[in-house]
Amino acid sequence: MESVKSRNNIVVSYLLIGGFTILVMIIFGILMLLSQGGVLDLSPSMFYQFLTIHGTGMVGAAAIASAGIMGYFLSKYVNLSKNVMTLNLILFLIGVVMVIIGVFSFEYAGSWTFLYPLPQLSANAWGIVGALLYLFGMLILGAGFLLFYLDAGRAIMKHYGSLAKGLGWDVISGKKTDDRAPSSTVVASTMVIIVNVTAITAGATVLIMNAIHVINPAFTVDPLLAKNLTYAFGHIFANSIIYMGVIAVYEILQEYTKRPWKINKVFLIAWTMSTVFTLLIYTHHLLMDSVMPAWMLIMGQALSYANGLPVLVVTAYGALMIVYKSGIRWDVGSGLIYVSMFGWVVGVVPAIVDATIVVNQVMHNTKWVPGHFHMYMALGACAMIFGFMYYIAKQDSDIKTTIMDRFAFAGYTLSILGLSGSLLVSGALGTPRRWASHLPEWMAPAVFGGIAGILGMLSVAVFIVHFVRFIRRRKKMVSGNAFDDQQLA
Ligand code: HEM
Ligand SMILES: [Cu+2]
Repeated sequence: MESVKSRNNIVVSYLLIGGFTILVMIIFGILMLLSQGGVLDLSPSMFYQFLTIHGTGMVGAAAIASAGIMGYFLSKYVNLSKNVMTLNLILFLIGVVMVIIGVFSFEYAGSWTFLYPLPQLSANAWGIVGALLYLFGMLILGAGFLLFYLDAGRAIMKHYGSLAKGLGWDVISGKKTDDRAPSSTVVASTMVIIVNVTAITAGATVLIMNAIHVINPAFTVDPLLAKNLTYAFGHIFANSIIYMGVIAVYEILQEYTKRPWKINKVFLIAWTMSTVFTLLIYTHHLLMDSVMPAWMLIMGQALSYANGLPVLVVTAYGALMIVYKSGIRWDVGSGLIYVSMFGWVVGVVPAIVDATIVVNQVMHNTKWVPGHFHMYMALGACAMIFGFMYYIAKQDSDIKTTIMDRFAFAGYTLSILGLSGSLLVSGALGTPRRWASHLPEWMAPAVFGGIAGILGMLSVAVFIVHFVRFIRRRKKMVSGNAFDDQQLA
């Protein structure tokens, strides 16, 4: 019992730090939009620092918070190391501080994608120190996540025999019956372990190459190889957030509807397909690189259509079925979880459009791209995170939600629809992404997005206030917790 409580303490810290960081990063997003819209006057170097910190901070914060979700539910089934979870959080904080100092004190502004040779080749916009603080900060942060996934992989292998069994391959092959399949949480976690261990390894390699190049520019790397490694990292790592977050969808809907989320072969095959596709399709970031082998780009395009779809379809269908006539009682937590499915589905459509080579050649560097990923990151992944925060608050305390929380729920949904919609409109107008200044005819959607962002910021502030109130009145006891019998190693 004591260990359940201390496990929950770590998870709460993951969510508090992740949620609070998201709130702060929204402010930078709003400032960027207001500046693009001509309302505010940021210097270009300031804009790019904001862009860098916003991209890095959002991906990092959503990743740590959703790792909290994965850690929380996965430890219902296997023994995760509490020390590793703590270590991951400490390395995260160290990495974040280094990144913040690199960006704001040493003006590193090469974007969260640190595309080689940009960290070195800044035309004196920043120096060696800023670049190295950023690169090593990312490396330390990545190391924390790597340890977390390796430990989770170890725990799954110990309990289920292998990662293949974690994905349910023995059920797919018919050696085991459906009812002995691993739970959805174990399947999703196994997928994320496989793709993210790969991603972080690629990322660490290219971060070190970049760092050496910054120290000694005579050391060079094939830029195409570097780009492949960079996107193998960035695409997969950012994508994995939603696959960790979706664990909250499975678990919370089961609990709220008091129905099991039945695992069958279709579900398992879908997750295996998305595992493979997620590893392969980062090549859609290279569709404009004509020197890439044609077969890789064609594969990148074809599989991008299919990437998340198998999991998305089984999950969206499952979510509809489990709720249908279940008499579920809606609250802010389950509402957010349901909205997250909507955000995910809606966000994927423009992404699929963009993954088409002919469209991509026109749209790829426009705001169409942030338009679609804000929909599934902010309304998909982040709504899963906020939904889980309401869920755990309800589980571990007697806190009640107020009318403010319901307003914030509606406000957040509208805000992200407005933000993503305005970015998509900008993209359709041909507005380039990552441009500090806009032509007058591009400004109106940016201002609209900025206003939508302010509504989002206020809503997230309400979510965080609720969570902090929960932490303060948390019950001393965790009795009545369904996971009492589960022990952490
Ligand atoms: C109300 C909330 C938000 C606002 C107002 C906002 C605003 C922005 C803006 C203005 C940009 C730059 C667009 C451009 O290229 O010109 C941007 C980029 C980005 N945002 Fe957000 N954002 C929000 C939420 C989020 C969330 C929740 C995530 C992820 C979890 C996220 C991740 C990113 C990423 C990865 C980039 C790309 C950075 C780059 O191009 O290097 N944002 N956002
Ligand atoms: Cu991608």
